[in-house]
Amino acid sequence: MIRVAAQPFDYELAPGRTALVVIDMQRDFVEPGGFGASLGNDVTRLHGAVQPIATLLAAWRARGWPVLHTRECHRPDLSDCPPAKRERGQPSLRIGDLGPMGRVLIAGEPGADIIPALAPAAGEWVIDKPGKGMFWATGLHERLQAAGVTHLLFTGVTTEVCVQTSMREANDRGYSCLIVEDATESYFPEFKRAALAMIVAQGAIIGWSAPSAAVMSSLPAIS
Ligand code: C5J
Repeated sequence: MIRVAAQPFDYELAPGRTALVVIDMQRDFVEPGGFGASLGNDVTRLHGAVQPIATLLAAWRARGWPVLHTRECHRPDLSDCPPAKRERGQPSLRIGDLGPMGRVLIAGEPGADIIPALAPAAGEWVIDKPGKGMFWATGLHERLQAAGVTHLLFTGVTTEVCVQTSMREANDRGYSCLIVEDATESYFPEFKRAALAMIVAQGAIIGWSAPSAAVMSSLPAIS
């Protein structure tokens, strides 16, 4: 095991059995004109996570360790989008409406794509999820078990919505989880701070947190 300096105490990372999870780094959340912006958010607040994620992706790829990307999106007929989700709030564009990047949060549309800077490489998993959590209606747990993955490193957006929901789901399924502090972002800095604090409280009740520099400095040299 590899020891990573983390909160609330050191995290043990299992080489080759720890998947790097990149949650929803999609144009619809990160770029102007998408779902995030339609809800009134300043999308530039998410941009700080891009470089740390790219650094971690390069490290995982160099070692041949598993990488998993998620995309929050729905079928074109919206059959997997509960009306309660679509009708929520007063966005300028609802899920399925036509916006500058195609239909909002619809699989196959330009807005649902992962941003080019973090594009999945061949062989990496890309999971389309209709919910905030990555285990809901995706069959992911069975796939991770079959692949022997026991540990998950969480990155992506937004910290307190899809990242935290996925990490809580993972914790309940028995994975040892760490969230990478500078590789996740929120439209609301105070929510990010609160989410990180909740995760590590009570002796890592949901999991651990650490900066990407601590993860990177703990990794073994590439052989
Ligand atoms: C949201 C997400 N914020 N990926 N989705 O609706 O966090």
